[in-house]
Amino acid sequence: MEILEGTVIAMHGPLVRVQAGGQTLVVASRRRLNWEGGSPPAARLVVGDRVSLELKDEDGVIVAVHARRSSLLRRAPASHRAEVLAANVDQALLVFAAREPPLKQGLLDRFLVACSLSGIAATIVVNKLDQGLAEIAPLLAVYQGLGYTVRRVSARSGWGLGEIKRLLVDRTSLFCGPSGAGKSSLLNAVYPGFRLRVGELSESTGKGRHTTSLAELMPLPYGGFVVDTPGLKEFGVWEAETGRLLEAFPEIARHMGSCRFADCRHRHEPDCAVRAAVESGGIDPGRYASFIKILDEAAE
Ligand SMILES: Nc1nc2c(ncn2[C@@H]2O[C@H](COP(=O)(O)OP(=O)(O)OP(=O)(O)O)[C@@H](O)[C@H]2O)c(=O)[nH]1
Ligand SMILES: [Mg+2]
Ligand SMILES: [Zn+2]
Repeated sequence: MEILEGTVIAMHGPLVRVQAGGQTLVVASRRRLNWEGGSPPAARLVVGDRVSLELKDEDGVIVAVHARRSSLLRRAPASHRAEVLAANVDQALLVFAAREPPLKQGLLDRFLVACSLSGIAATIVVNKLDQGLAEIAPLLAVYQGLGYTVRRVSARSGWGLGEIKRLLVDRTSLFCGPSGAGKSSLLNAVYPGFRLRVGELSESTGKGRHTTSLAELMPLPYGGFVVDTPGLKEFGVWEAETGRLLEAFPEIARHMGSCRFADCRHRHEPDCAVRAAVESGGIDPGRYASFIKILDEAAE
């Protein structure tokens, strides 16, 4: 029997595709895994997990999972349980389209919250620059004002791809965003060898058709790894983390100390400094709405 170390590159139901040294193996996983460093909130193998596997006569089985360096958590839509999208990623590229499908600020804010709470660097990538930026320019200015990095690119015309490539070298990068934003197109544009399937937008709804159905970790020829993910319609912030929500909304945190009531909930209380800042333009109304909505969901 041989013990190998590897990285999970895709999950296929009960089977796990693992990169171990130079080889790709499809293996099973032991029911009771040894989670080194303690069982995480969502104790299921995900793309990016570092694992130990036992290999006996060509048959491999995963026996242990190394402690995760990072994990991007969300609240699963139906079960409301914690779900990890990927483990051990260094950064997330939050891919949205300039016009189609329209950027949903609530979704962007939820991605930013999840990245911030898991200590994963986030870059906002606005793809389809060729569609024109006029509509979302004011929104992008809000996020740049908050200190986020915004990259404007076009997978179609090739504009801005050099910067994206530089960002990816020698790091593990998660591409996430709504269906149809062009995550797979961008990955093909930075490295055509990926040959990822891309899909048309639905003519009736203008939305993506969920072309990518499986998160997959792929090596870049110039060093580093990328994870393409299926488009997400919604992104719940995991309840256990909402206590730390203000870390992801520093512009709201800054005003809270000036509310009249110490237990102000920043909704309809008199002399609420947060609401006053929303009205005077110090806080973007969309950001405020995201903040309140995430708190409301957690309270449900
Ligand atoms: N105009 C324009 N269209 C683009 C660009 N990039 C991608 N598209 C188109 O957008 C559509 C969706 O692209 P995909 O790459 O499949 O999008 P995705 O984000 O991977 O979608 P899912 O896999 O469903 O999550 C395709 O029809 C692409 O041709 C771009 O830069 N400009
Ligand atoms: Mg895709
Ligand atoms: Zn208040």
